[in-house]
Amino acid sequence: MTDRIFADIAPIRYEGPESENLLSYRWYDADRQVMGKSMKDHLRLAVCYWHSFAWGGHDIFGAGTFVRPWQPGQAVTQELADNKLDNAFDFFERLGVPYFCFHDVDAMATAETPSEHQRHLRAIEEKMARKMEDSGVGLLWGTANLFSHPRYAAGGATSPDPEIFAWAAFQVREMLETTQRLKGENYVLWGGREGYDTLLNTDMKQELDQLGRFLNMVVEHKHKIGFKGLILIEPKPHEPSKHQYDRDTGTVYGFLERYGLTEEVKVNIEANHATLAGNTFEHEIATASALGIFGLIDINRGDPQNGWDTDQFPNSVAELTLALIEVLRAGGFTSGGFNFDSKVRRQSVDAEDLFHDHVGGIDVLARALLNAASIIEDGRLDAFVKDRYAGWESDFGRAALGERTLVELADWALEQDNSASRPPSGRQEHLENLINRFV
Ligand code: XUL
Ligand code: CO
Repeated sequence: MTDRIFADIAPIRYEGPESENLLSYRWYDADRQVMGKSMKDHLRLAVCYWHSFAWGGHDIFGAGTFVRPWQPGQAVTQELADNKLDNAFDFFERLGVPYFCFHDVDAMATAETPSEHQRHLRAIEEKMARKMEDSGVGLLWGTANLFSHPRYAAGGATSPDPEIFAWAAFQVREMLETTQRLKGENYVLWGGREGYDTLLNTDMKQELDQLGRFLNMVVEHKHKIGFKGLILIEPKPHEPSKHQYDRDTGTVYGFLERYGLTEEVKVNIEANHATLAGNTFEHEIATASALGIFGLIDINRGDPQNGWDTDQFPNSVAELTLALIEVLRAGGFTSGGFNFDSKVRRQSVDAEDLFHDHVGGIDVLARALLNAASIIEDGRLDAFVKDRYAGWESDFGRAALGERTLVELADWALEQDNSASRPPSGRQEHLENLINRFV
């Protein structure tokens, strides 16, 4: 019999803003309509298996701190994998989220060889399928872990060793097919080791070509098996590698263009990865939207004083409101959603702590969605922007972007000989104050 650690925790319910119960939703009301869509359908919330169930609370200075019946952080037997699965679904159901995400190795028993890997993954997939059926919890995305095992120390797709490239192909083939059988809605590739530590030992052109070919093979296989979900890259500038080839959304777009993949691959934007790259979270969403590659979001924050990926739960409504404005401006998700790629601090050792973090993060997100929707519905912000660019709608503006040549525009400017041209006020402070009225 599985030891169920969440048995005493009541399902989390919406109780409204006045509720004093810290294990209730004050803002996340799944069926509430916001701009013609339910909150549930706007946010498409997912819990990540790895941080909440596979990580044992260890860090580079210390051992795991979480005492769980499935013994996270240790070699996984089938029995432990089953225990973890039972507890994970107890958690998803009590939290009331529609989705989860996982890497192959998060859920399966430890494997040493490809045949063992295939057997263990299929074994957990079968049990997971039954859990999903019984609970109604779906898979937002699947992914293969191509960074933890020592074989991937020099990368998976970008390894200098073609045999390791083949191992990576094996793991991705297996997990893409598992994701499809589980009716997963998307497939993500995060390339923590697809980069380098020093150029002294690295042939960058060779590695980029390998990565381009690998991704094309994944897309070819997706079409071959008829997987309908999106394929996504998750940009991150560094950590664990010193430099990662998918450093931010703009860089990924250039890579996709180079290897003919702009119509096939989108991005999974992680808030903390955006800030590590020196961008704001909302900058990354707006860039992806402008370039037509917006797909998914990992909604975890960093710490302003730490230069690494702390994977904390979001807790600033003001910050997230700006991000949610960009999500709504982008038209929202298709098959994407918000995945909590976040973990509790290693001193938060109780089972209950896993609820406090997710409940808080979900409520902050829900409130940010309500704020952003009010701002969009109010209309003043977007009207200001529209007006700012209104000149491009005039005959002159249209011709300038259309049939006019550089010489014609230059001659026109010379003929006007006008020194008074200035843009109107950008009104930044006025707009910031406007936003704050909704936060
Ligand atoms: C690492 C990270 C990963 C990906 C999935 O920083 O975000 O957990 O989301 O591999
Ligand atoms: Co992530």
